[in-house]
Amino acid sequence: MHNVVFVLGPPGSGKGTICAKIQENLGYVHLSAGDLLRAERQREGSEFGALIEQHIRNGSIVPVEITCALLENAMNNSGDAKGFLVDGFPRNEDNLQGWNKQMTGKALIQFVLFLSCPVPICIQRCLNRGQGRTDDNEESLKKRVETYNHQTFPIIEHFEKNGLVREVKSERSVEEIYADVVEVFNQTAK
Ligand code: UP5
Ligand code: MG
Repeated sequence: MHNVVFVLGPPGSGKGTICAKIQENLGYVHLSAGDLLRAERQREGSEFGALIEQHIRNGSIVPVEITCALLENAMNNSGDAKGFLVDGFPRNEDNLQGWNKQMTGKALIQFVLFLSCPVPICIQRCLNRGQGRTDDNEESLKKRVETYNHQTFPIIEHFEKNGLVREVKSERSVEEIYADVVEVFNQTAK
């Protein structure tokens, strides 16, 4: 059984940055759904490259069968991890249902780490990132935020109703955020 912490929050809220620190210090393995999709997009012979790029640029969500297969493969190929940080997934109802269908009995959701941050700050962070992502432009960002508000936030609310959400405000320095994140892990990840 894989232990899983879902890490959610708006685009640019700092999911990848904080997950890297958790992986380094707490021994969880970081799996970014977005990074896995970008790698699949680049993989020679992938039949999904064009479809993935279209969704990323539009800030829309790739069909769950593709994303969930990449996540499950990565978990199965990671050896004996004490847990996985699944960063940026599940983002909509389709993702959640697909995960439940494919992973029930194989993965245990420990909790959901919700990095909350005002959208204008998030947008500015993405525009300043400078890593050449095809979705770090004003037009794509507008769509990413819309998708987050209409599709992803309701998923966070669903987990909240189940008592699984641990919210950490991420409009602060990485050090301040991480200090609270460590508290959350100490309290809830056994
Ligand atoms: N930064 C980070 N923390 C900071 C702080 N505390 N103070 C100041 N600056 C901070 O951070 C973003 C930028 O801000 C960086 O430059 C960082 O240095 C700085 P990062 O840690 O990268 O934030 P993150 O939340 O990971 O932002 P990201 O842009 O990766 O989030 P998204 O959720 O938008 O992107 P993701 O890669 O998850 O998804 C991209 C697309 O893939 C989606 O839009 C979708 O089309 C597709 N996708 C799916 O279809 N399905 C999935 O399951 C996942 C993705
Ligand atoms: Mg990220």
